[in-house]
Amino acid sequence: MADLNAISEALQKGKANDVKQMVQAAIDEGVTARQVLEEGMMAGMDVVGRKFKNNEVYVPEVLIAARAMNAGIEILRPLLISEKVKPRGTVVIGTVKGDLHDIGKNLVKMMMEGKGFNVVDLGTDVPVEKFLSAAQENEADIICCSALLTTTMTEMKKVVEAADEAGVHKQVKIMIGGAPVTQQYCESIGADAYTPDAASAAEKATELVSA
Ligand code: B1M
Repeated sequence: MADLNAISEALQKGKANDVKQMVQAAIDEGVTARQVLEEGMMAGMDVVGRKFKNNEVYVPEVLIAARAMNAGIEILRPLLISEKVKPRGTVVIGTVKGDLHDIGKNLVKMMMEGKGFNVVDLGTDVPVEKFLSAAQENEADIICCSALLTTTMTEMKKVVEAADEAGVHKQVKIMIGGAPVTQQYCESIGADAYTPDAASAAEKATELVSA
């Protein structure tokens, strides 16, 4: 009998090979890919996200858990596509122009994927126009901008202004974050949400698409 809780626990410990084997075994036993994803892997990543938020685990543990999640997802991906599991929504994410810091952005991406979002990663040093064109091409629900430098966080204001000017801000929410960013800054530029960490970013994104 497939033990989805064991998959969750192996993922939390970052045991990629165990996750792979248990995911395959569960599928072979007839458990659906959706159930393995939601009750096994996403449940495990939720625990990691909560612990990360509470400083009970740190970046290396999160990255190792992410690797284990990716290993499991590789097995499920073709099955999920054939089961037509609808993603929770689509997020376009990037680190703003002039900024090469991507560790936090990658964590946000991973937490969002853990919540079932389809995430389009634009990488680092992303110009304003690229955020907007990618959001339109992918019919994104949310644009996520990350910035780690006080000199680059101003790019976020330009993203909001460009979205307003192009008339797309009604359809696409804009979330911002990164070490120098604050709630006050978020309000001052008219972005839709600021969150201080990756786990709350994924929670907030879920709220925004459910609203
Ligand atoms: Co840079 N760097 N760096 N750096 N670097 C900082 C940010 C700095 C604070 C160091 C310092 O001086 N104390 C400082 C910025 C000062 C400022 O502007 N206030 C700084 C500087 C000055 C620079 C350079 C200018 C240095 C130079 O060349 N003279 C240069 C700039 C390059 C550029 O971007 N153009 C530079 C370069 C680099 C490296 C390339 C060496 C490397 C980046 C490697 C990489 O990312 N691949 C680097 C690093 C590693 C850092 C520090 C040490 C660590 C950043 C990090 O990854 N933290 C950093 C000092 C520090 O923070 N202690 C520093 C871990 C990561 C998990 O946290 O990214 O904050 P963070 O993400 C968090 C939250 O912010 C949030 O979630 C994550 C946690 O859950 N979050 C979001 C992030 N994005 C979000 C988006 C959201 C929501 C939440 O919604 C959309």
